[in-house]
Amino acid sequence: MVLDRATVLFDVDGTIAETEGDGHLHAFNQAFQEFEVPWTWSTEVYGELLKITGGFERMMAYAQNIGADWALTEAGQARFRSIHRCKNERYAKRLESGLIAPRAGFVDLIQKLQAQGQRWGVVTTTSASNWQALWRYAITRSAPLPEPAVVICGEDVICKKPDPEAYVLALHRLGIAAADAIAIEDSRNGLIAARAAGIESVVVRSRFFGHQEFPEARLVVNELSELL
Ligand code: XBP
Ligand code: MG
Repeated sequence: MVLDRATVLFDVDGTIAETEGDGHLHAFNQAFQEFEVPWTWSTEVYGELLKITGGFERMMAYAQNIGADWALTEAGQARFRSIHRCKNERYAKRLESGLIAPRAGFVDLIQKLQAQGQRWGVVTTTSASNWQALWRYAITRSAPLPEPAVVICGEDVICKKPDPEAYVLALHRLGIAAADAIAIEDSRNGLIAARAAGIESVVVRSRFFGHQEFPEARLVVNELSELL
C-alpha cells in the first residue's frame, strides 16, 4: 500500500476537489465585476497565474505583469484585500449551491484510513474560510466523515507553498516526524513544499496541473480512487 504512514496529509485545491475552475476562477471574475475592476481572467490566463499560490498574491502578480501600478499602491492593495474577501464569499456561495463535489475516491479514502487507524490532515495555502466552506458544503454534504487531525491554511503561515512552512507546521502541531506522514498533492509547488519538509508524496493529476512533471513524487495517479 502506498499510503503506508500513520498520517496522510491532503492538499485542498485540485487534490480534494477541483475547486479552481468552477470555484475560485469564477469567484475572482465575479468580484472584479462587483468592484468595477476591468479584469476578466480566462481559463488560460488563470492556468498561468496558478503558479502563484494565494489568491491575493495572484492578483498582485497579475497587476505587476500587466503594469497596473494603481493596484500595487497602499490604497490599491487595501482595495484588493476587500476584493479578495468578496471573492472568498462568492466562492463559498458557489459551494453552498452544491456546484463542487470531492474528487472521486476521496470520501472512501478517508473512511478507509479511519478503518485502518490512520489519521488525516489538511495542508493548504487557501484561506481558512474556503476550507471551511468546502468541508461544510461539499465534503460532509452526503456522508459524515472524521474531522482532520490538523488543518493548516494560508493564514497560518508567512510563506506559502512551495515553501515547506505549512508542512513543517503540520508536523509540529501533530507532534510527528516527517517519516510518519505522507502527502497527497496535485501541483509541483505543493510537491516541492512537502518534499522540502522531508515528506514522501503522492501526486493526483488535476485539471490545471495534470500536464506537469513530478519527478520527486513517489507515485502519480489520475484519481484518488486508485489509492484505495
Ligand atoms: C491553492 C491556492 C489558493 C487558491 C485560492 O492552494 O493557491 O491560493 O487558488 O485561495 P492549495 P485563496 O492547492 O494549497 O489548496 O484565494 O484563499 O488564497
Ligand atoms: Mg493544490
